[in-house]
Amino acid sequence: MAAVTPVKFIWKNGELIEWEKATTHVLTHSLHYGSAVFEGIRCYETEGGKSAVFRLEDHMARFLESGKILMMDIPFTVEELCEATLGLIRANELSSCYIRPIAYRGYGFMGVDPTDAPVDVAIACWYWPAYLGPDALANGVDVCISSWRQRSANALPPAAKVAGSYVNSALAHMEAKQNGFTEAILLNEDGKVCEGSGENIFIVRDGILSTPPLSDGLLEGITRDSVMQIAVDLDIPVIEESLVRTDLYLADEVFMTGSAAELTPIGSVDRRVVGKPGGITKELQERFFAIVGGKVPEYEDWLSYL
Ligand code: PPE
Repeated sequence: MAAVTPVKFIWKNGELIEWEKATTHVLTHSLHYGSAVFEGIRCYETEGGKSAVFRLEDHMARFLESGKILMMDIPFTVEELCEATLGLIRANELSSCYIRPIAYRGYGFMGVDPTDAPVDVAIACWYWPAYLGPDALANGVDVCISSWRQRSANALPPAAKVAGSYVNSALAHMEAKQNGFTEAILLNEDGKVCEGSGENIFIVRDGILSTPPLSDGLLEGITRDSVMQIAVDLDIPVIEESLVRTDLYLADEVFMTGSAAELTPIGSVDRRVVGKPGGITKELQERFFAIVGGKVPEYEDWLSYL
């Protein structure tokens, strides 16, 4: 949803290569069968002038877990991937950026069974502005409930951040956009609210923050987890509970979270206004940006400085 601005280097299988040379063969196995696993991470400029990657280790741990679900052995440790990421950002001389680690079944074997195909691992970074448009963080976005259902846990597990899952996300997102909305919210086959095409979702009602449980079929978002911890620290009651679409219509506030989307308020759901961004959303958003910007010492553990 944003044009990529090239930088100098990409990390691939343990070394830095030139951006232009980071190409793949058309018979790359994952290109045909959707089995790549990936992450999305942000690096922010911080108060002291140094930049820091937000929850880098947690993202790399989830990256390996996605590989585990797909029985794809990613031949690097969390520590090695974190080091590689920090080195890559330094080499590209970026102060704030988005980071995209990806592991995929490479070239050499075809057919659905991926087990003989080699596993290639790459990390790219580039500058990525506000995910849902320049005004989204301040003014909120209009969303709809998708006519597409969320991929189910026994078909294409939402717990794995796998490329093929994003066909489902893209169908929902394109439909929403064509109907004049910024983002789509997917329900599972039971009608329970799951998540946006690339974000988790929260509501606030009567001062209580709530978000669907993982068992309803959604990605265990690292921003979701961060917001839940921040809420506890701010004495905002937070619960995980199944939600149906009318819970969104009747909420006092609704917002979405994600590494790309950060903490984006929602202004309306299916054209029902859900309140101007403010209140608890604003409080959490301000705290979130203060934390990623290195202004809150209690959360230094979440930051990996360059
Ligand atoms: N659900 C989905 C389906 C999802 O893709 C994301 C992240 C989240 C929830 C939030 O997870 P986390 O980033 O850990 O808080 N989506 C990534 C990809 C977006 C894209 O368009 O590409 C992201 O935010 O980086």
